[in-house]
Amino acid sequence: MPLRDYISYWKEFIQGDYSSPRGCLYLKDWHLCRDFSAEGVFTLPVYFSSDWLNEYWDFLDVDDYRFIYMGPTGTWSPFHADIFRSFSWSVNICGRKKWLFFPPGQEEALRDCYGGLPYDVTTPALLDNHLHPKHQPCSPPLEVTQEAGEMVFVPSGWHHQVHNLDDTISINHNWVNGCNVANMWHFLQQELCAVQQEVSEWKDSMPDWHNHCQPLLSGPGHHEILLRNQLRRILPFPQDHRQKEAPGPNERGRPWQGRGQ
Ligand SMILES: O=C(O)CCC(=O)C(=O)O
Ligand SMILES: [Fe+2]
Repeated sequence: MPLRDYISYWKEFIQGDYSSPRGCLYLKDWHLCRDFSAEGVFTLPVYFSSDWLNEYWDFLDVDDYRFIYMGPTGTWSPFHADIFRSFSWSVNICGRKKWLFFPPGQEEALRDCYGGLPYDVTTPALLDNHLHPKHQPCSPPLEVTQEAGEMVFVPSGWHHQVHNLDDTISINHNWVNGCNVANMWHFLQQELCAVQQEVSEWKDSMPDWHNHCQPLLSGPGHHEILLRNQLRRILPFPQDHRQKEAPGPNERGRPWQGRGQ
C-alpha cells in the first residue's frame, strides 16, 4: 500500500472512532533512509553509531535495517527476538509504546507442546496446561512505557512484544557491532544446526549436502544468509570502510551513522 493510501486509511480510522472494515493496520519496516537517502533527518547518539550491519548493507547499496513504524492506537508487534540477535533501538517521534520484555532464556517457559513460541504473550491460551505444559507462573515480563521523545534500547536476544498505546510514529534500527557479534555468530550456528537436523535424512544420498544447508537459512522474510559469506564480509569490513570514509572530527557523518568514533 503506498504511504499516501495508508495515511488516508489512518485518518478514516480515527474519524471512524478507531475502527474500520479493513481492521487496525500497522505500517512497519518502512526503509526511509534506504529509499529516500533521508539526509539530515536525524543523527545517531554516539552509543548506537558503531553499526557493522548497516555499514555492510550501505556498502552494497541494496538494503538496510533502519525502519519507520507508524500506526494507530491498538497496533502491535507480536512476541519475537530481533533478527540475527542484533541490538535494536527505538525512538518515539510521537505517541507511546508499551514494551513487554523477557530476559534471554525466559521464553523457554512460554513454549507450547510443539516447541513453538507464542504469537501473543497476553493470550489466555498460555494458561492452558495441555497446550503449554511448561508454562509455570513464571516471573512477569519487564514492562516499560516509552513516552514520546524517549528512546528504548533492546539488548541482544531479549524477546519482546510491543503495543502502541497512542497513535505512534517511531524510528527503529537493528544493529550489530563488536559487543554482540558473538551472539549473532552463535545464533547463526544454532540455526544452521537446526536446518542440518531437518534435512539429515538426505545427508548420505545427496552430493554436496553441506553446501545445500546454508542457503536454507533465511532471516524472517528478508535475506538469504550464507554464514560464511555474511559474517566474513561483515567482520573485516568496518575497519576498511572507516579508514576510507569515517568523517573527520568536524564533519558530519551520514545522518544515521552519527558521529564517527
Ligand atoms: O515498535 C514496534 O512495534 C516493534 C519494535 C521492535 O520490535 C524493535 O524495535 O525491536
Ligand atoms: Fe524487535
